Amino acid sequence: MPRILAITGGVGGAKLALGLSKILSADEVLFAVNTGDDFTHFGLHISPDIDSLTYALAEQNNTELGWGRAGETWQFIEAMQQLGGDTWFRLGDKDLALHMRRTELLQAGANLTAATAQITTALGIQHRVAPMSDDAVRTLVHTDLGTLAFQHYFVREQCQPAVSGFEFSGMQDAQLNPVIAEFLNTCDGVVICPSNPYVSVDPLLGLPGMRQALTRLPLIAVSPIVGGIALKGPAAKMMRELNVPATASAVAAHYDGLLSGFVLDNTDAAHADQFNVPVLVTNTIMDSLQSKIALAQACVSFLQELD
Ligand code: FO1
Repeated sequence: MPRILAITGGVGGAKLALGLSKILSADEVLFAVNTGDDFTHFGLHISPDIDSLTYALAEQNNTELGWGRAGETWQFIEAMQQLGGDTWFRLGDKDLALHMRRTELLQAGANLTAATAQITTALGIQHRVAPMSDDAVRTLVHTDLGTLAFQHYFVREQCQPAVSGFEFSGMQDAQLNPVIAEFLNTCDGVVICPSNPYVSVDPLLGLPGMRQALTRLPLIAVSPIVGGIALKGPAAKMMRELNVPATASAVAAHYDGLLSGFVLDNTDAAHADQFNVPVLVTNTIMDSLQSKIALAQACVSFLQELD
């Protein structure tokens, strides 16, 4: 099997990541995850996309909520409410332990990569989850309410404000995770999982040296837009607010220059001739483990054909 770098953000990308983890060994795939959503809350370092991927790979993700951990209890946040503390960002009791453990490891001198490795290993995950950088890069969202930190936009304001642009603070001083840089030197291809292009994938693409490394490799992206809607999250709304058509071909155009191929859902098969790269038309709706594995297999085969 080829060695693949999988670039992913939160929930949508994490579904394909689970599928890839079922067909590729820990040596054959590296998950490069967005950390632009990270923030400090109650003094804890919270990495939502790392958390979503971790719980997905551990098959302990909370499918009702679409984030956090399965089988969660909420004693902490209810007690926090009683004490008049912030409750807009809901931390479950078991999830809280993960943020506390990560914060403890970071405060003891571990970098985010090492802290993440300890946590994923403790949860029985064989595969490697690499934060895009061990340096702080934070996504800021320019909106009609002003510039918002990502979680304020996404959770506190529930993605309601109209966006006009994004900014990744710390990007110019951040280093691409050396684990990712090293893997890129020896891997056979790259899959951009179906995550939000603007706030989940662009932070990785913006890291110094990342685009240059990617242009040397076969790279495919799976459209996060199906039939003009985003299966999860605000991508289509953002596109409309940015005066970009909420279409799969607009996503492909966003990745222009990097793509060797593009993966479209069957719903959009009629548009397959609009692309200037080879297109794979398949089912990208991942509503079961089998569909996650099937899409992963289709992506790996597609990459191998393009090589
Ligand atoms: N998303 C919400 O919509 N509401 C929440 O209260 C919330 C809490 C939360 C706690 C931990 C965590 O890792 C993620 C959490 N998320 C919540 C999801 C998170 O905001 C998103 O997954 C990403 O930031 C966007 O991909």
